[in-house]
Amino acid sequence: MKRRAALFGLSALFTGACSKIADSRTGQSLFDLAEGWHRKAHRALADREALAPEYSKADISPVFKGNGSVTVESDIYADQLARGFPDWRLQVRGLVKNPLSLSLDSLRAMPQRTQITRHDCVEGWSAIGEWRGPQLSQLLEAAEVLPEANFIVFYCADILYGKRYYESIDMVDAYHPQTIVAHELNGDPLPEKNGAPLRMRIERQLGYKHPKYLTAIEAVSSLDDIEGGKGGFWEDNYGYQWYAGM
Ligand SMILES: Nc1nc2c(c(=O)[nH]1)N[C@H]1C(S)=C(S)[C@@H](COP(=O)(O)O)O[C@H]1N2
Ligand SMILES: [Mo]
Repeated sequence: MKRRAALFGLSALFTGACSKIADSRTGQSLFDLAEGWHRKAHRALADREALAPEYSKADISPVFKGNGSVTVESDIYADQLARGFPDWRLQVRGLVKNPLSLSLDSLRAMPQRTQITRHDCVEGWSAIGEWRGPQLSQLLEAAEVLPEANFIVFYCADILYGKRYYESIDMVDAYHPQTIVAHELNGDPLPEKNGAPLRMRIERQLGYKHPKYLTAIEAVSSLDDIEGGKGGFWEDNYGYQWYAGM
């Protein structure tokens, strides 16, 4: 009983409460049932937390095309792009103790993660690129996300087919080690077509879950009141799945 509990990581509380019924025959099968459930839940979480494959420099695609919006149609954006985005700020807000307003310099000054990953678009193309930036978890820790937060929403500067692009993820993806706020692609500042100056990389999900032209990150308890309520541009307007895990 003790050994099994340790093996499968059952809580002391659960084991204690059940040690008596587990002695009887029916109790034992109940215990096995609960244990099976626990193992499945644990495996599901472990699967969500697994890393996406990473590649070598030799695998990097010669061209990483731009898809969807390839610019932001505004004079302010054009001016910032020409000057290296000196005034661009990334807001971290919502259910946080310390809202943040981060310049590119302050994002570059944080510990960085570099990862060579494959981007898969539902339209049927893929590309391998090297992305660099701080992990989203670092920003969330600095902002001190409150326990009521269940989702992270990403707001973008561009308008696509007349609507503002946005996306959202749950806390498993938000704290995933490969979820980064990228400011570089293949060793250069992020190109205009790929979301300059900042775009998310959420490597366990399909391309449309990686918002470009990022302006704000918001911690929320529910997605119901955000834009169309389905958690993203494609989800709200074209029926795409909110969870696009690979
Ligand atoms: N802000 C914004 N983010 C976006 C999009 C967009 O149009 N606007 N397109 C999405 C889609 S469908 C894909 S496949 C990728 C494309 O990234 P890329 O332009 O770097 O290839 O960005 C995603 N993020
Ligand atoms: Mo896409």
